[in-house]
Amino acid sequence: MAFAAIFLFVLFASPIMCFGKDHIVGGSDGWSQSGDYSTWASAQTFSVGDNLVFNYGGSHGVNVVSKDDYENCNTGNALLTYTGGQNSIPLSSSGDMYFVCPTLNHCDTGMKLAIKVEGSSSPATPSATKSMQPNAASTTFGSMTTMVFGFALVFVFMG
Ligand SMILES: [Cu+2]
Repeated sequence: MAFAAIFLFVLFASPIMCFGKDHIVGGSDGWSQSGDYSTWASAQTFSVGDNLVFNYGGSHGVNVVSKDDYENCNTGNALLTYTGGQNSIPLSSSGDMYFVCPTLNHCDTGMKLAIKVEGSSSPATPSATKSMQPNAASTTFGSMTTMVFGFALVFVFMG
């Protein structure tokens, strides 16, 4: 019975250890023209495996852009485009990321966000922090799950 309890604990605890935090851009005010996103971002710690969540109204959107396009509010070369009012963007690699609203003049009036993603804060494998693979987080989760099942089998046989 004790081993079954340990198995269940590890099984349910592992996703909590592996899954990152959701950062709601702008807090309850969301992604809008009245936000101050440099102040908001400076109060956050972004780690690999976390998610950036944008909530916004219909006239807005989210473009992932280069540093130059962020600084110049150029929305013509978006690396990625998100629409629909709510987006959860996984932070799958460390480094700087830049976001702007593609609607005319919204970036100039403050709808721009720059973040720095730190290496993973969870006890994941070191390769996950260096990897540039977009699916690094899920791969890490996969190997953790395999490890948990491995341990569980050992417990079952020892018990
Ligand atoms: Cu906008």
